[in-house]
Amino acid sequence: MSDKFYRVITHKSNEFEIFDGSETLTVKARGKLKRDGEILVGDFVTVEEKNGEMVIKTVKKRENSLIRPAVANIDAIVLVVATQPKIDYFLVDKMIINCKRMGIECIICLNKSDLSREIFDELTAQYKNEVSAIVAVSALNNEQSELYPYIKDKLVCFAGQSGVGKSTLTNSISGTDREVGKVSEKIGRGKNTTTSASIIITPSGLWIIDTPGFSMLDVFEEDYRTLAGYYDEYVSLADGCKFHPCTHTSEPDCKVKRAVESGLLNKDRYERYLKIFEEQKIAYKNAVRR
Ligand SMILES: Nc1nc2c(ncn2[C@@H]2O[C@H](COP(=O)(O)OP(=O)(O)OP(=O)(O)O)[C@@H](O)[C@H]2O)c(=O)[nH]1
Ligand SMILES: [Mg+2]
Ligand SMILES: [Zn+2]
Repeated sequence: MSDKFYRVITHKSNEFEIFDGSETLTVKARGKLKRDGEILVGDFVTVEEKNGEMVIKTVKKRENSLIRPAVANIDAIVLVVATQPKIDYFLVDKMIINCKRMGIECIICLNKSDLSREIFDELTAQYKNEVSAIVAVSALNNEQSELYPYIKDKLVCFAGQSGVGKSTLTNSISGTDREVGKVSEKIGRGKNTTTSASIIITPSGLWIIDTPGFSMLDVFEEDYRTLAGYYDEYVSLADGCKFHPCTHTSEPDCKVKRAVESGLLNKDRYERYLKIFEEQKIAYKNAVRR
């Protein structure tokens, strides 16, 4: 008989809530599985009885996973941004890179559009060719219909900086009442109100994940020379570069650099690319040395 699989819905330290389609159980992890990252929200797990309590026995091999937010086996990321707290474009770039590495669809969602839609054009200029969609919503006013076509029939994870309104938005979509924080007037940031990822199954059958905000994303330990492969616009021009492969950094006769100079490609995004490339190079060289 094959073991039955449960989906990890959420966890608090070593207590996991798991769901099999009708039933929810609270179980613990033991031994090696207790280590951070061994069991993620979104994982499929089997259970067994040990000393009179149900514990997680195995974790099914993942289709994909992210470190921040810490989730597994998701179909799409809705990357939530807002004008308040101020958008961090490096974070957006890195999130898109991480999604592409994992084969996860990415949607950019400008929330708080009741306050300002000013950055919508900027988001479009920078990311229109890199993500499935860029939509504007206002969770506060329950205006999020633009998002629905992209979150149907998927496990969708809401991610982004603290205070952008991920909980407000997932509450508004699901009719739940999870805790919402404030954006500090002093530091202009959210306060990490949400502390662990949770799958919410809405009355209409959507599967969405609210996650804790973050302000930093690490680069990954992968050869930095592959970085341009996660920029679709650069990939589409790379054939025209003199060198193959071309990292589009210091090589002569580079089509990408020419496209940046002529204004065909967004300059700010390219300048951040150069910085991420350097960061990636250092991380990679340190990893190789280890
Ligand atoms: N004006 C406006 N404010 C919003 C909107 N959505 C959320 N907010 C406010 O933004 C603040 C932060 O909202 P949260 O939902 O807690 O943000 P979060 O992204 O979940 O933050 P963390 O859990 O810390 O990561 C709250 O004061 C919300 O009321 C919106 O559409 N418009
Ligand atoms: Mg939250
Ligand atoms: Zn090039």
